[in-house]
Amino acid sequence: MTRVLITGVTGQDGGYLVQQLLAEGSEVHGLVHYGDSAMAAIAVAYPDLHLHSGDLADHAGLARLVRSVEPDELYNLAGISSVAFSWQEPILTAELSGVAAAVLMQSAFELQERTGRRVACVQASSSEIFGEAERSPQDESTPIRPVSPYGAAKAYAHHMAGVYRGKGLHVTGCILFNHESPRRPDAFVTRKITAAAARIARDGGGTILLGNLDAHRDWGWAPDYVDAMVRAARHAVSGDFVIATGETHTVAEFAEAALRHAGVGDAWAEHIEVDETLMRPLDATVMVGDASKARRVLGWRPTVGFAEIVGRMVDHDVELLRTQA
Ligand code: GDR
Repeated sequence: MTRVLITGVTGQDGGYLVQQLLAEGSEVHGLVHYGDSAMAAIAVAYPDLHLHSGDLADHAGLARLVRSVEPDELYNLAGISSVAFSWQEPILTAELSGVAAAVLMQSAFELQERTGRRVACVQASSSEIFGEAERSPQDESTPIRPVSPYGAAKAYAHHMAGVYRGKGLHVTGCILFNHESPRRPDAFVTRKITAAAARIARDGGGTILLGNLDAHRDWGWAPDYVDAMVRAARHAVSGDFVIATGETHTVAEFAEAALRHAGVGDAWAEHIEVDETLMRPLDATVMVGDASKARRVLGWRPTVGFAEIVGRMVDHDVELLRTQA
């Protein structure tokens, strides 16, 4: 039986990954931050999941956890995931999204040395490492040039994945472009929009306050991205893989699609307002990924398109309002 350790199990991707791996019969262990209020819910949702409380800043604790679980596969999904928040807490972001990844890789390397068994690691890397990319679409050879504290922390972890790969650890850097689902918290623009669109449709009025409407993002379906990480962990050869749809849309286009799907019609633009305080000091203009390598090597491809993602998220939020009423 494959034994798996996942950090960040209470997040969007963590939940989908736990679901996929338990369904296939793996023994799944998850690290949860001390006091995380989502822990009780995940324990109920997945009774077979082995939960471990800890802190990414506790390096000795992380090393102990890896030593005691002895995973065959280690997925590092934990850390600060909000680019916007990383501007407020740049040092904490470096610690939790950067240094902790290196601690986990070092622990996995020591485990592999001690047991002689392969420990396959997946580092959830991010398109934010490319920052204001000099070319589009971005692929594995695009220069790493982050423009946010989050991107810089992820870039460090991404480089360390390459370093440990060089030392003989099977580490994959999955360079994940934006990936969404109804489980996205509303700190992210897609869920913020779909939750607001559902309210506007119900109330017959209201506005969505947004920052950069012209940012182009490559939005995919989160379970597809989780599946890519599993394929990468199990592939014979480790490396970097861009995981993306290859299609890019602006924030304004997402809002239009969501409001139209909710039934607001041609008046959609009246419900959007720009709030300058939501603008980031620096924000990548165009993100769009070329996942040809993942298609060729991992046999991976996205299964859900832009309109369908928007539709599923809006439908979920409309239903949520109905059941809460
Ligand atoms: P991102 O996702 O920063 O790309 O990181 P987010 O949804 O936060 O922002 C996407 C784009 O929308 C613009 N934007 C707003 N963003 C938010 N959150 N709120 C707003 O009101 C708003 N208005 C406009 C942003 O400026 C940005 O351009 C996500 C995270 O999941 C990361 O963890 C992951 O690594 C990357 O995607 C790939």
